Amino acid sequence: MPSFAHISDCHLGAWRDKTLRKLNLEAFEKAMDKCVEKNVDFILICGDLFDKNIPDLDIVEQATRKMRQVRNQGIEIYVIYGSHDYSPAATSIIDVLHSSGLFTKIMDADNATDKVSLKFLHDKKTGAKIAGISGRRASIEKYYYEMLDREKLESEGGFKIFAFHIGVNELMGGSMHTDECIPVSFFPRNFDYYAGGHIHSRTEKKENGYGLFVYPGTTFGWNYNDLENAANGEERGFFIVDFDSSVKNVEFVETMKNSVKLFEINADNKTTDDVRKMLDKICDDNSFENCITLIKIKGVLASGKSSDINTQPVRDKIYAKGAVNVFINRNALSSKEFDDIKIKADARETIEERIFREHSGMCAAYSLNTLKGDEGARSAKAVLDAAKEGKKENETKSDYADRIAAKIARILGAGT
Ligand SMILES: [Mn+2]
Repeated sequence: MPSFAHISDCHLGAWRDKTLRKLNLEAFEKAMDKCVEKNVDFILICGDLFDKNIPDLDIVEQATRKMRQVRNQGIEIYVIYGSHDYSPAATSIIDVLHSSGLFTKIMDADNATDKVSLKFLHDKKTGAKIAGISGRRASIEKYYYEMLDREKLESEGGFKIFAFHIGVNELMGGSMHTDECIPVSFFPRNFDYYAGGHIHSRTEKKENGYGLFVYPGTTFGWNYNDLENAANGEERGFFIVDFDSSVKNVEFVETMKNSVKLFEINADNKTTDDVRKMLDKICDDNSFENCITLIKIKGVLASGKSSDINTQPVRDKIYAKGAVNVFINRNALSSKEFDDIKIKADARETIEERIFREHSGMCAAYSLNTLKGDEGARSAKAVLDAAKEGKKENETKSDYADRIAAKIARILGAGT
């Protein structure tokens, strides 16, 4: 029976930490190996294959080599952009690899001025028909769905897959801002399988009048929250789908080789010395062999400040006990002596986003719409991310400055 693999959100190139970066790549490589082992007919990657539109070349090289092996086994790879590896004005590595013939990008439309009319891609080997809409920025992408010529897609016969990279209200259970999601009714009916990306948690749901909606979730994770969710039992992997004229079987395949352990320390009314002792106890009482170790320290210290807690000795000890990585998160830790920070959250991204949302009102008087409201908060976050981008090797200082300035201008819709 024919089968395909549905993968998403590999975020290759994510993580500044070298070990996590490598483990992330290894999870992807494991997914590719499993596809060969299970002899799937094709692979569908639903966005955020890479973490950026232009990732570091060492990651591109390693991922390319692995995908080449898969292709040499006669397995086709189809891809859509995700919100991370798409750029509105610059070429993406997805375009480069598509042009090289390594994989095939599923085309949608260049813009959504009138009606968006999608063409089916026919997989020659299995006869499956694939259409889809790439991930962009949620506010833009929504418009593509609103303009979508659904009737044409619905009347097509055969086994049909719809690939997408956006949150769907009915599947989210309120866990996301609704302005970043679309309702199920935006999708064309009569597809057998709706292959999703963007949501990092595994989710499957059958919707009335539609086939099965599936998010495989991330193959590893791209930030602390993803790892914490893995520690709390979320599986990391992808789906293999058996089909003939309809979906026959859906199997989840795990990709993460290390376990993730999470320890929480409540530092409310504790001294920095108490916290140090609690850290030591965690270290002494547990085994860490081959583990990604997360320690989350939160609460309000009775005295001292969070930076007084030297975590290096406990890190060293946990590594000595065989951990592959130790991640100590004190973003939600504050002190009575320094309690002027209003926002408490776990992940850096969440903190940044909330600060921008809180302050977006300050831009109400400006003429650029990209500065106002939620759109303004999103722009500010994108500008911050652009500003954090490093200088490439062999790039001159002035080329670097020009490149970042041009990128920021594009994000804000000001100039070229
Ligand atoms: Mn993603």
